[in-house]
Amino acid sequence: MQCDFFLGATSLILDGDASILSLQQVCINGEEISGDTKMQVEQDKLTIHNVTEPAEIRITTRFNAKENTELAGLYKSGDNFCTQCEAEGFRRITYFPDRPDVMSTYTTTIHADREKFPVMLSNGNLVSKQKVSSKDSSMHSATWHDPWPKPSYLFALVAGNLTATRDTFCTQSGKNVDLVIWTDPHNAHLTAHAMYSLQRAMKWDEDRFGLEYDLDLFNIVAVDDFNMGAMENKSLNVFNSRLVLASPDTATDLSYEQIESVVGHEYFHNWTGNRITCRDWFQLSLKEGLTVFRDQEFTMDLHSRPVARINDVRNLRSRQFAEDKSGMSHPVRPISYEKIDNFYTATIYEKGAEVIRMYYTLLGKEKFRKAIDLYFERHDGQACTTDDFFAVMSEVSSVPLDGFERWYTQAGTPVLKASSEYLKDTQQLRLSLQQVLPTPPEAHPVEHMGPQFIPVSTGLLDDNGNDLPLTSYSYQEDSGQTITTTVDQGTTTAVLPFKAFSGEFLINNVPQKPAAVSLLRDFSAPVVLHYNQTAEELQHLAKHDSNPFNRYESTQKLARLAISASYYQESNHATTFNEALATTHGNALEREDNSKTVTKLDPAAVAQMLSLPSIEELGPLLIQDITDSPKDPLLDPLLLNGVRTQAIQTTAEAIENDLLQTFNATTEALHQLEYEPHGVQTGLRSLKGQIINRLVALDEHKHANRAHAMFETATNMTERMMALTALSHSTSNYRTDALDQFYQRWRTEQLNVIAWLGVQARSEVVNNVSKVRALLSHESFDMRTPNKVYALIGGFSTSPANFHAADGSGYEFLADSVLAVDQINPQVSARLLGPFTTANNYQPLYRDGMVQQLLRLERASLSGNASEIVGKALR
Ligand code: B3K
Ligand code: ZN
Repeated sequence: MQCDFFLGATSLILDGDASILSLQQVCINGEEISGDTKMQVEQDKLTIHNVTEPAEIRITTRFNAKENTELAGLYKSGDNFCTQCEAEGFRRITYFPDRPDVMSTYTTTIHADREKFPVMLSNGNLVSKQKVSSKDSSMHSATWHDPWPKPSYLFALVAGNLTATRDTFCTQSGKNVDLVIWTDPHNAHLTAHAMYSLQRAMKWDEDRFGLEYDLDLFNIVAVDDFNMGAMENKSLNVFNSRLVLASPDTATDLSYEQIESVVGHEYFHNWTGNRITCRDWFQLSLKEGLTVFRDQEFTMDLHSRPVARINDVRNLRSRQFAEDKSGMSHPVRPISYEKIDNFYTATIYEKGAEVIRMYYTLLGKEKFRKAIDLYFERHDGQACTTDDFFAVMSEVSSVPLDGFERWYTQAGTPVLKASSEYLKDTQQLRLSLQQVLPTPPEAHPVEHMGPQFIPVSTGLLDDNGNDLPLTSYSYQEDSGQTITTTVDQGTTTAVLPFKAFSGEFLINNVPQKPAAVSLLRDFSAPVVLHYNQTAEELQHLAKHDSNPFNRYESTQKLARLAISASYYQESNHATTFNEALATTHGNALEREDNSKTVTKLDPAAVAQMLSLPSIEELGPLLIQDITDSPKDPLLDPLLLNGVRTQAIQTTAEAIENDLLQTFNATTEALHQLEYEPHGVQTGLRSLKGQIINRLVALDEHKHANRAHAMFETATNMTERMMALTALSHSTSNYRTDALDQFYQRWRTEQLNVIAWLGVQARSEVVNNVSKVRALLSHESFDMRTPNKVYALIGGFSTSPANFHAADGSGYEFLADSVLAVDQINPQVSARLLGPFTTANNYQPLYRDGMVQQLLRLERASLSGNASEIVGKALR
């Protein structure tokens, strides 16, 4: 390996992990050096003294890749070798300044056995490949050169017996790029969707951002053993095989969607991450937030924008909002960490993407593009900071962005309190806003908390459900001066720039009292909105809002109100909101008279409207101010889960016939169509899945047979898994039969086996912990394969009834599992610990149960990754 970097000091300090590396030799300008006066090897570094520039330093290390079960550095997946260097894996290969701001060009030569490793890949272009010249040698070698300077975390190497699927892409300037997807030979037939996704991503980045690929070759390698989803190594992306391989029998619609989005995400990193990288790991969101935003936009441009937005917000609320309420709460730009691998979080990724989306909302599409162009013009080839990005956005924005930078430094989800009043005399709507910010976490202190810039997209609806046209709004500044802003003619949504702790906007020329105010359209800021609305207003919005996101959101709010009211035993409110929710769900299922379509609205959107917020989503969003009576803020997860299930049942009962009718209509419509993982049929399937779940939850004796029939007649993995999921929560014999059938039929397909483990782990059947424990010794389970660990152990923790079992058995299971996994793979065990980090949000029974296990873990000698999370959970 040849790396060019600047030596700024006479003592050269190189990162290296002595727990895996054995240093063999160090040569400077061809001369071997040794002895304490020349160099020192410590646990995490190698110091070479008296290095004068320029110098050629040659370092030889040995390590056993086969025993590298951490899957960081160079390791074996099956019979193949591959690497994972982000964030600090390169130091497990050799001694090096392993930090993102040291950018070098790499030439890599790989020597290996010809038979076992016919394919040898690295970054950039293949310079030469040859047999080793001696007659009886079975070795060969390949040399690769990457002309683009890059940090070590983007280095990659792969060697093995892999089969190539090849295609090409012609760039906007007419250059032909070879595209290759490498898989185990028996999986080569499963790559078509990933290849098509890559081509679409390349085209989209040119169309939307003018960004063209900068080499003649782009490789993707699919491996079964991988800690996360995928990795954007320059021109040699390495992917978890579940995000590459797909056929209708092995992948659900959701997997197809994820493959497209992750292939896009890794490809988009070529510019946002690789060409412009991070100065240090505190800036991680510079590349991740921006690239998530880009992959979200990619999905939105290719498919339904509102459906994608709803999915993204659900994901944000269930993962990131929950993280903000946990011991792991941190700002988008953290100020400290123990293990950077623990900081690939929903806050860095998803909240980071929301921050980019707020720039986008405030600047508008054209100016945002102008600012991105400027970002590349100014910073291409550099290692940058989020401040650099902010500076570019501020320069182009016509709205002053003061206060916006606090989104990077202040942790936690702001609460936006809103109230409105119609002023008949002046024909104005007064909107009073207040933002409440959480106390900063101990690990990320803030000297002076200031208000964050919250863009509040607002619209007004009349009695018929039409948008009222908007003309201007006024705002009284702290100085007392009133500023009036005119909005573009014909606009029905105004983006109100709220930058203070409290303030009032007056929306002018409103001729009548609006029937409802539609706030935070498209979820224009990642905040929790507190705004009192009646069931009638919410129903009006759910039916008529021109903003599809807020139609969905109003239904969700009805559900949150219904669940909160039952949880806090406010039965009158519970009845009102449950009834309103059932009516809204019934309305969503309406079909056009004499029409062949199953529902009037997009079936995918209907499925989203019918779905109730998950427990993870509900936690931070429980509405405590239905009445003024004081409420215990500590959660009882079992009660909440029970109340949620009840809401599912009550509303399903009220519209059982509509559900059945739509279920049959979707079945009939799908029967006419050949499976494709896109278009209206995916919406039909998600609606069908939503309904079968509701029906089985309502009455398993009556409906489990329907789910079983759906399972048996399914012609694709999506419907098969939907039916299996619905059955997995029931105690009927249909459940065991379907699970057995599934395993017998699909035991040789790894992705199906993983799905099978996951569906059993997530089951809500009481005492499921013993079943899950038994699965740990099942022939299909392997503690060394992250996908299986996440499916079985991670899946179990998402079952509220079992994870939070009152006897503590769920917590004990998680702690036992963490102890076992931690010996093998600390990055994975640290991730499994996530559910314990919210311990302090729960009532004593649950919190103490978790703390008991956390203390047990604290006493064990855990890896650095796992102890950081345990420590933060206990804080
Ligand atoms: N950048 C990688 C994540 C690396 C995680 C290291 N623990 C994948 C991605 O975000 O695209
Ligand atoms: Zn990424």
